[in-house]
Amino acid sequence: MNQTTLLDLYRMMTTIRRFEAVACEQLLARKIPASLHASTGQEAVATGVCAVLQSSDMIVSNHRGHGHCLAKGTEPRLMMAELMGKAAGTNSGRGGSMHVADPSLGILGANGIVGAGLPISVGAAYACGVRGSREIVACFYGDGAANEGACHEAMNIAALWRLPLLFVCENNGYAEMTPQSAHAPIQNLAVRAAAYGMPGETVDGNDVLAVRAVAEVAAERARNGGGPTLIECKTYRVRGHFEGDPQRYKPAGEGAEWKKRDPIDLFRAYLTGASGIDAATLDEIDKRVDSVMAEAVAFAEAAELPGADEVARHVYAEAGRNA
Ligand SMILES: Cc1ncc(C[n+]2csc(CCOP(=O)(O)OP(=O)(O)O)c2C)c(N)n1
Ligand SMILES: [Mg+2]
Repeated sequence: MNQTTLLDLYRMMTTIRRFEAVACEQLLARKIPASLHASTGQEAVATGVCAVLQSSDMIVSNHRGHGHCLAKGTEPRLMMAELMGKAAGTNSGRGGSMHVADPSLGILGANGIVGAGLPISVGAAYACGVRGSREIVACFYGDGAANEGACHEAMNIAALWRLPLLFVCENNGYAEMTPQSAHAPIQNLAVRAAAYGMPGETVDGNDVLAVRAVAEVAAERARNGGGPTLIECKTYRVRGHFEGDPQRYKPAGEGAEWKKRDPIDLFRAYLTGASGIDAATLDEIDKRVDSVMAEAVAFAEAAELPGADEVARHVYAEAGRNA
């Protein structure tokens, strides 16, 4: 893999980490009028999967979706404005953190309803076939969502119709406060793929190159009519379920163990070791990303709230538009 690609992966993981760190600060400062679910520690999943997607491919996200959207091309300043409820945001300030969408980038939407994205991804993948296009869809969902009925219905029909889909199960070990051991009787959720007759892979979700490699094979298969793949990325939710969650349910020492496997630290070590990239080059990227985030906050803070006269817009169809 060439250096530019490697550095792009590093830049994206750092962008996601810093975006969420800054968003958490803004939440504490009461600049963001809602709850936040950070994906800290899971950056390699969004980055590795979206790295193999084309711009016309689509993603469907969930309530922990900032990383997915950034990796598919959302500009940090537009998403920060959205989080602050500003008119300049990706969704005119109407969506907020859990409902970021930008169809022009193939981002069909984050979703606050656990498991609801899976059937949407099936519809989008079915539409690719109807249009006769070679686009594919990646659907990000959690280990908790994996137990929703909608997940099984979606996988069954996607496999039956050989739809161009990547089911990306971001297994971060928890569904809210419930550890995986208390919500699933198996360790590797990817084994469920066999029940639908599609390939299933469990991959180290903290290793961006491993995620990218598995996603690349699955994307190729999907694009060539081979149908969907279930990719389970084993990772860890470093922060609480939501910002402010005291996390008393996590065993002592668990976070420290995972800290040793931080996806950005691991990749940095790989880049400066095996790949012979200068630490100074990576520090420069870090600095640039920090300034992008500072600009994003300044942009979002200066942006206007939607006007009161706009309150009914996007709620009802506009007269004449659908006539
Ligand atoms: C249908 C539905 N049930 C319950 C909830 C409440 N809820 C929000 S997030 C969540 C846990 C989801 O866990 P997982 O799918 O593993 O995603 P993670 O939060 O770990 O990223 C639950 C139960 C919801 N939003 N929607
Ligand atoms: Mg989870």
